[in-house]
Amino acid sequence: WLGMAGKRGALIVLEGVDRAGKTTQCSKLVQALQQSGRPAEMMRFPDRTTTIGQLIGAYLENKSDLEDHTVHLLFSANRWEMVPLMKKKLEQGITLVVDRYAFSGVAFTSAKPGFRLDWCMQPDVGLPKPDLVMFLQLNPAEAALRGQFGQERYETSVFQRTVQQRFEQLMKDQTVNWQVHSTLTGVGESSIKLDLHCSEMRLE
Ligand code: 2DT
Ligand code: MG
Repeated sequence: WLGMAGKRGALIVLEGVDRAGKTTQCSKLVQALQQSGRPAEMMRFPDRTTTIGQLIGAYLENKSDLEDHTVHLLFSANRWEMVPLMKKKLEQGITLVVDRYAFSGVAFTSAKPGFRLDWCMQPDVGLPKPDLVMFLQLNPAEAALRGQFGQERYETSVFQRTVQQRFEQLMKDQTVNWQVHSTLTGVGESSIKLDLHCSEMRLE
């Protein structure tokens, strides 16, 4: 998916349940990359700034209700609308550190009753495939220290436990370059020696 002229940037994704500290680790990683002389930028999904993202934002803040399949497709559309920009940046040699991606999409929707993994994965088939997916593992003791959930949809312990199980299923996919990190140690300067080949998300 890239016209390889120079050296492209890497697509690095951070995933995990809520409160795992993904956002903090993303900024640390971007800083570390920049300090080592690699251009890097952070992105996040959902990107609540676009028209589609605003619909998602209102849903997450419980200001609107959306049918479950509909919101799943909006989350996916919110990734697809950013693909041209992502490809452009990667081609320019910028490494993208992304806070959540299609894996959150699948893990969260498939945690709802009546959703199969393969149905959930289908809309994201063809997205740029990450070179690395770091999963931030939040251990229960740490979770307790981090206190109560906020007010957003999905922020309940019961739901998050199911989400964690779905992530564990997704991590069995050997075609994805998963790395598990503990929230206690963070991702560090993380051995980011990556083989960059341009491929797309597919169904297993
Ligand atoms: P943040 O708290 O990181 O803003 O996420 N989610 C996210 C989905 O259900 N599907 C998706 O495709 C994505 C990217 C996870 C807000 C919530 O949105 C959920 C938490
Ligand atoms: Mg959140």
